[in-house]
Amino acid sequence: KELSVAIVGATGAVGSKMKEQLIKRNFPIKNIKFLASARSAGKDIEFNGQRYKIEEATPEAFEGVDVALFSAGGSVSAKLAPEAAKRGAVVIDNTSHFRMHEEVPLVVPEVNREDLKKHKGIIANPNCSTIQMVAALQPIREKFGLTRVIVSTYQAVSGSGVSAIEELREQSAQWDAGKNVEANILPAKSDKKHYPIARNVIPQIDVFTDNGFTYEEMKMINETKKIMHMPELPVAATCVRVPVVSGHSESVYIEVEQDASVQDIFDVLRNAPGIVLQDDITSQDYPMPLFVEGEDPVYVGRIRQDLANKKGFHLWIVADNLLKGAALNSIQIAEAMLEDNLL
Ligand code: A2P
Ligand code: 11C
Repeated sequence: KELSVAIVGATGAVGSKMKEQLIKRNFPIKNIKFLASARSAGKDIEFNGQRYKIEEATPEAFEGVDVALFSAGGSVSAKLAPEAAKRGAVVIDNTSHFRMHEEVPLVVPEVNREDLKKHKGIIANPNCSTIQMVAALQPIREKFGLTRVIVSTYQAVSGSGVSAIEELREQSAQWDAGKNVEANILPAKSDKKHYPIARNVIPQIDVFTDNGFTYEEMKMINETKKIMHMPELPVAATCVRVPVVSGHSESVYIEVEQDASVQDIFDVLRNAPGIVLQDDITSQDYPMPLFVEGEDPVYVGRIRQDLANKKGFHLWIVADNLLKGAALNSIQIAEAMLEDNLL
């Protein structure tokens, strides 16, 4: 079966990776259209060696589309995802807009593929930092149970889009040239203050919520509970932006229910789908974002048993935020739906 596909936000950081993933994974495409803002409409875009014209994302653009991959920001999804669904397309939405809606499945196929069956036209792709964490924790939870998660993240600027990648490059050049360093985007474009990310670390991703946590932190907390079907799981998150282009890293502390050893956790992760265990301190082997850029799996290393709690474990989890964290997971959702006759 071949499908009519649309990418909304085709010129963006995630949209570009969606194009690459469709080709790399040989997704069965009957025809494809590339949608973006009116600013880009009429410009050329390349796909699989051919030139296409970018079209403006409008409700009518979704006529005849089977699957629409959205990554153009929450307000675009809010407006156009229901229009696409109304016209018969299955929407796979990479923004946060619909994720916590009760009737919208929030899916990492390795964790909760079954939830896809309940879809009503819109499926949400989780936040990048959530996806890589739950992908690594689910196999541990299946074997040993899970009673607590505390995570600190080290997130790349590409999570904030093409303009943040450019800003990191410009700021690095400004530093090197001894010029004033300008900051206009991070930590959150809509917030009052902006700080340089070059030669810095910013303990704020997205804006603050009323409880003192940022939205990014609350996304990790709420999405983890929803995807894992564990509404009572205690989860705490501190999300931090670092001057890395691509690849989110996470220091994760978990507590499990059953007795387990580091060797047991190694064994579980070695056989887990989509996970690469990279943990050999004798040869200083552990995951780093520089080396996972462009790679599909979620890498896990530095696994240690807590020194005060034998049911506590520390893990270091790294993945390409634009791939498993966004474009790849979206395409894997579409592939799972095809296999399960949901598309
Ligand atoms: P455009 O290039 O025309 O602005 P990123 O996350 O890397 O910043 O990319 C955002 C993506 O969302 C881009 O493809 C951008 O297209 C697209 N986009 C932004 N605003 C709109 C809009 N109002 N309608 C459709 N697409 C939009
Ligand atoms: C970041 N995680 O790294 C964010 C980007 O909810 O999809 C993704 C925001 C989202 O900035």
